[in-house]
Amino acid sequence: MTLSDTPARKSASKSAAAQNGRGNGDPSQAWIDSLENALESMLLHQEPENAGRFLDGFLQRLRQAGVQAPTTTQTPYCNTIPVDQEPEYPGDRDLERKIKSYARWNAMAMVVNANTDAKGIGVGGHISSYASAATIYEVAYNHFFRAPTADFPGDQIYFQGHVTPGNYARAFLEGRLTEQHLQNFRQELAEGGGLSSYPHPYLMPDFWQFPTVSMGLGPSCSIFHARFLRYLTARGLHPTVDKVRVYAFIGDGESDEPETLGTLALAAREKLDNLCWVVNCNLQRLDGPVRGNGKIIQELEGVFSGAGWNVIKVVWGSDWDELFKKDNQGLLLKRMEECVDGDFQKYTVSTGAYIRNHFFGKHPDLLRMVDHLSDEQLTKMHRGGHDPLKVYTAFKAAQDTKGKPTVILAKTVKGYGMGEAGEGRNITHQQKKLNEKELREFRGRFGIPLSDDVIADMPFYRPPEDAPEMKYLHARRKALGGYVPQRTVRAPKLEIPGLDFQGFKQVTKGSVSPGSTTKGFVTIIRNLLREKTLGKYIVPIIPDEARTFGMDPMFAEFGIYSSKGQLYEPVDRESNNYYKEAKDGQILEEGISEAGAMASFVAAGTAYANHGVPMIPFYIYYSMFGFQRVGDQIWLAADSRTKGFMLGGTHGRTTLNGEGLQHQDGHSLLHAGTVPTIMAYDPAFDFETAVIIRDGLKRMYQDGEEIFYYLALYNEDMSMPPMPEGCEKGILDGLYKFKPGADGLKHKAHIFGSGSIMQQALKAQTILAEKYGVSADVWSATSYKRLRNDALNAERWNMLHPTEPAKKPLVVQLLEKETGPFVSVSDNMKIVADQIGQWVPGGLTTLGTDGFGRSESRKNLRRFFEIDAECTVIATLNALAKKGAIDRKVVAQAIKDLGVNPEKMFPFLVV
Ligand SMILES: Cc1ncc(C[n+]2csc(CCOP(=O)(O)OP(=O)(O)O)c2C)c(N)n1
Ligand SMILES: [Mg+2]
Repeated sequence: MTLSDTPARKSASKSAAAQNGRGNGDPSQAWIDSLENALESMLLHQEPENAGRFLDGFLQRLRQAGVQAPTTTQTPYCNTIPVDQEPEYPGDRDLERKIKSYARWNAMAMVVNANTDAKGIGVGGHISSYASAATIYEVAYNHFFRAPTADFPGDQIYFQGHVTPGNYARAFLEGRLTEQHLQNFRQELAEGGGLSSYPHPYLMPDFWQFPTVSMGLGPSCSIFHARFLRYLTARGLHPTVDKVRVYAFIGDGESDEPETLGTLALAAREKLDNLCWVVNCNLQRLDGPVRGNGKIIQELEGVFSGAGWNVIKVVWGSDWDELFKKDNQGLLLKRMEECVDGDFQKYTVSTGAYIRNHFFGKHPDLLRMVDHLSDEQLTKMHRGGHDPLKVYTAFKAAQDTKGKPTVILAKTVKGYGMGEAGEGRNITHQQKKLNEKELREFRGRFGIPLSDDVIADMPFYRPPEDAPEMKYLHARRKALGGYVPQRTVRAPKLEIPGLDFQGFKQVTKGSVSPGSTTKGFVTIIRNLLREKTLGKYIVPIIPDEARTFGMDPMFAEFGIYSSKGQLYEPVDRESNNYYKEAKDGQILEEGISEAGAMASFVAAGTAYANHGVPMIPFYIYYSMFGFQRVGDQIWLAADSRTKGFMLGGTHGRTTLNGEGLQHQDGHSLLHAGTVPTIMAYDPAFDFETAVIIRDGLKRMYQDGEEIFYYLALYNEDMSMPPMPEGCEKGILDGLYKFKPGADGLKHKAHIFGSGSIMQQALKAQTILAEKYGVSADVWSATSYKRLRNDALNAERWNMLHPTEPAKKPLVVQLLEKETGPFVSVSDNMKIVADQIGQWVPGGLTTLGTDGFGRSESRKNLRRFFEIDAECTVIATLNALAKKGAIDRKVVAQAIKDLGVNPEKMFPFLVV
């Protein structure tokens, strides 16, 4: 059979011809006929590619002649792969149907169970999404998903977040989860352990790999992950990762998230044929239809085709094949094209008589076409996503596609099998309860061998191990390498060099010539990249800011990864620092895409588990476009147990001068405090950065801790002091005395400085000593988050062990013997330092940068926010006056002498 014989194709061509006015005495009829003849003959000679080329060339010539030739990114509303190109189904359909039915039942029972009134906990869950996707998943579980083995990392599968009941039900059938686990779905604190609501590697580290429930993030992560596999291969870091396929399962409603479709072009540009997305087009999201007045499948086809993806539509099940074959006039296809998704949803909940009347009844020939089908049969005509053969065909074609990523757009019914309890209903997404009658119907429809008298208890069902379907299930998984999902940490531990490593020493010895902490960091990373064992694992990631951070010399030395190499001669080829792109380049230069860079960070930072390679990402970016822009991805990174370093360059609301409100960051360290597995640091000197990075490398890659780091980096030049003796522990703990005040002065005080503002603290120390007889010790506060966590931990222990000797928070141990007052000053919002206020003896006076930034000079900004040396002096004197150590008049005089206007504007405008 040629392509032209395919029923849908024939219908399409006929309907197009009908629309073109063919056969109506049109004068251009002869031309049309001759073109049709040419096409027919190419198709007859089995040369469909020639037909495509012919048409392309034809359209091209029309355009050159100035004719507005159509650009088509959409095809008719039918299956992309014609019936005659469908492969034989390789599995046992009966056994697979049984397995799928049990999975359906157990998934449903799990959710209903968790929400029975008897349990009284109402913890939620979703039935209808998995119900719509069961066939798609089961086909993949039986035939496509390859598990990790000793020398292969396995396919990387991004399961749709809220179909977990289906995955758990499968794992239960496979014997990987117990009945107790299922009973404890969404009750993770229950005895015997429970199952997390959604895929969370943090909560189920042996099971889940990818958190996907924050919609849109899974899809974009999958693209960058697929590209990262290419990177690993190109750099020779993994022998089999080129065979890995990445699957991402996405909801059609989820496609509205900008992150879902935002990076499609990259996947096509990079020719990621290792990537396959499946959009479950059940036409509904949470509240109602995704595109009631349109067609989500057609819309998505246009978007994906336009972006260069291979699109496979799975719209209709096999029972429609026969009707399409009969559809000589293209009426059926025409009718399908004119119906909107709202209509199709309506047909799902309607009787056969209604479907006959409204859908087929539009044309007498269409009605005749279904004369032989009963009303009941009409209601059972399947959509493509519920037909194992159609689904298998699509997965297989995706697997065989070369040079492009594939998206499968599978049409399904939301709540499939739930009947009146929710099938196709607008309420279905949140349906968590089924009454006894509905349960019986569900059981009957899917043939679950449970009797009437037990049905109300909703038992889970697993056939005996020797049942043919169980043997089949295990055999299929064995053939595919084992069970999925599974997460295993396989990366070798790395030996991390000590601080005596020359690459660290270069900065710990200090420097007289001025430089910023950003520059210091660049020195460290270059030295690490050159280190013989560690270097190759480092992945520098930059979203188009390398020049801002002085990293451009790294381009030529380490190369920018490009799958194409460099096809042009770069304009700066003569320079030592030229823009070098290379197939084995080490730098991931992501362009202006913080979301993409973050996705790469996660792909690299989880490679220790997902691919057994201890990749070490260093992601440096414009600090303001981090936490507040891609905050949810950072949360995802934590959930994924990502390792690595995030470096917020251009940190500080006053240190980054001239830029203003959108750029000046005084709150990333506050955000960082909200992410449990982030170690957040605000180093003032290069030696501190070196100590933190060295310790981070050791903790993550030698000791195996699954944490990651955030470091604030500044761009203010200063001379860097050498590392003082014995400060290493203090740097890591979050606070240490950097420079004690002069002896023999009348008053005592302490100033905590962080980051660049340490320079102001040191200047204040001098003024206080010289003008006011105050000896102020200057401390470097490197991590308020760490100090706070330590204190909270101690306090909690004390609360629960009231009769035992109390633990002392570190900050108390450090400060209790000192004579206050204590003042902190930083380029962050005051609340960052206030985190430890309650444990500072006598309280903490905090100076910080609350409010919007301004474009101005550093000097003026620091006065504006009251964090300069003069304001620090005033705050210290004021704190001493409050203690009664000095007269308040001294403070008033100091305000005058230091030139601070007491009536100046309060930077935080809104009270
Ligand atoms: C970013 C984000 N916003 C909202 C939600 C809440 N939510 C969970 S499922 C859902 C509807 C999903 O619809 P669709 O993507 O079509 O998936 P389906 O369940 O139909 O397969 C919503 C709004 C979420 N998980 N993530
Ligand atoms: Mg949907």
